[in-house]
Amino acid sequence: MNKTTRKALDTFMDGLVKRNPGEPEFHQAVQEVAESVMPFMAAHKDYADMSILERMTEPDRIVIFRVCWEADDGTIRTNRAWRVQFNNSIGPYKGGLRFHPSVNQSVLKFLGFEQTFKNALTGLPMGGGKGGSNFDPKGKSDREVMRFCQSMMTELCRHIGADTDVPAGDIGVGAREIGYLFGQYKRVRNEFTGVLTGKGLTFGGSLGRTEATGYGVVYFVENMLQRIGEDFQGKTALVSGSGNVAIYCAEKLLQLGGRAVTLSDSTGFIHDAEGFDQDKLDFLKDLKFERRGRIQEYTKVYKKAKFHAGKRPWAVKADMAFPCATQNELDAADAKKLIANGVNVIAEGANMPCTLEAQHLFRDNGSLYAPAKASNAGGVAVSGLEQSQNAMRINWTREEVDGRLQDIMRGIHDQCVEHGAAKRGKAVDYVGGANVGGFVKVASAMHAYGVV
Ligand code: NDP
Ligand code: 2IT
Repeated sequence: MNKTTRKALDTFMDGLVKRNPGEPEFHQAVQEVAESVMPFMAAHKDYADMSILERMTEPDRIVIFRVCWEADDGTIRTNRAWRVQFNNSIGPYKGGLRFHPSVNQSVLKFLGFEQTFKNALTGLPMGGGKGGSNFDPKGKSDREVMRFCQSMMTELCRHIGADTDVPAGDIGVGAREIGYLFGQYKRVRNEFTGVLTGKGLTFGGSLGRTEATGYGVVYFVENMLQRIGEDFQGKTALVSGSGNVAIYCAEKLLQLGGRAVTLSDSTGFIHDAEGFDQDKLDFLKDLKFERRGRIQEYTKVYKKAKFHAGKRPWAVKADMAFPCATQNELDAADAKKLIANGVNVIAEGANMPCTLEAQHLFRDNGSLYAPAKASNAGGVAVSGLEQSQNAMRINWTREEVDGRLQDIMRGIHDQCVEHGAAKRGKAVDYVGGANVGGFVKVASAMHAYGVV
C-alpha cells in the first residue's frame, strides 16, 4: 500500500471509530476489508466518488427490542434482541441469529457486515444481515427455550419476510430453535413461506443444510490444495469448537482422507492423536447435539484421548488448522506457534476467528490462509438453495444440493484467485481476493442505484 492510500485508510478508520464508539469487533471487521479495498478504490475512482465504502459501512437499519419470557420457576426474565439489516443491494437481507451471553451490537454489526460480502461471493441473490440476543440457552429447559423463541419472534416477525429478510441459525441457534421460531412466525402471520432457513426436513428444510458450513470449509481447502497439486491424504488437522460447523468439518476431513485430532468447547479442548473416525464423530454428535453435554465426557469413553481444561488447541502439532468456534479465538501468539510447528493451511470455519495480528502473520508467512467470508460461505449458500426450493415448492436430493455446494465453493475459490492473484512468486492473497470480489458485486449494484 502506498503512502497516500495508507493515509486515506487511516483517515477513513478514524472516522469510522468515532462514529461507532465501543464497537471493537465492528472496527476490526471493517479494517480488514478497508485494507484490501482502499488500494482497489485508488484505481477505481468512481467508487470513491460515490462514497461507496462510507455507505457500505453504515447498516441500512438496526432493530433493537426487549424480549420478556417466563422461566420454569415462574420468574420473569428480560433479554435484549437485535436484527441488523446491513445491506440489501443484491437481495433480501440474509444471515443467522446468534443466542449467546456475549452478543451485543458490535458483534452483530461485524457479523452483518461480513455477511454482506460472503453472500455476494456465493453468487446467489442475498443481501447481508445478522441478529440475535444475549439470551443464554445453556442450562435452559426446552420449554424455556421455546417461550423465549416465541416471544422473540412475536416482535421479529414484523421486520422479516421471505422477500425482506431471511434469518437462520448461528451460535446457540440450531434445529430446535429454528423450529420454535418458524412455528411462531407461521402462527402470527398465518403464512407458510421460506422466512427462515435451516428448517426441519418435514417443514421446508433442505437436505444438506446442517452439514453445509463444515463440509463447505473442507471443499474450499480442497480447491486450495488442488491448485498447488496437493490433497488431504494423511494430513492431520486442529479443529476448534464442537458445534455445527466444527463437527461436520471434522466429518468431511475424514471422508476426504484427512483426520481431525482436536475439538473443543468453552471449557477446553480434547486431543485424540489417532483422530476422530466416524464412530467417534457419531458419539460427539449425540453428546453435543442431543444431550448438550461437555466435551470432557469424550475422554471418559475414549480413554487414550486427553482433555486440556481452559486451553485452546493451537499448540498441538499438525498439518492444518480450522478455527470453528467463535471470533478472536486465535491470536498472534497462537499464530506464531502454528507457524513454528509448520502448520501451513489455516481455514476459518467460524466468523473472524483470527485476530488481525494473527491474520497478518499468516499472510506475511505465505501460509494458505482462507478467510471466513470465503471459506465458511457454504452454510449460507445452502440456505440460499433452501430459499429457492421453498419458492419453487420442491425439494432437491442430497446429491443435487451437495453438487451445487461444491460448485459454489469452487466458484468462491476461483473469485479469490482472480482478485487476489499471486504476484512475484507470492502466495494467492485469499483475503484480498475475497474482500475485493465481494465488494465489486455489492458496489456495482449500489452504483447503479444512484444515491439511495
Ligand atoms: P454452535 O452453537 O453449534 O457451536 C459453537 C461452538 O463454539 C461450541 O462448541 C461452543 O462451545 C464454542 N463457542 C462458542 N462461543 C464460544 C466462546 N465465546 N468461547 C469458546 N468457545 C465458544 O455454533 P456454530 O457451529 O453454528 O458456529 C460456530 C462459528 O461458525 C461461529 O463463529 C458462527 O458464526 C460460524 N458460522 C456458522 C454457520 C452455520 O451455518 N451454523 C455458518 C457460517 C459461520 P460451548 O458449547 O461450550 O459454548
Ligand atoms: O455466518 C453465517 O454465514 C451463518 N450463520 C449462516 C447464515 C444463513 O443465513 O444461513
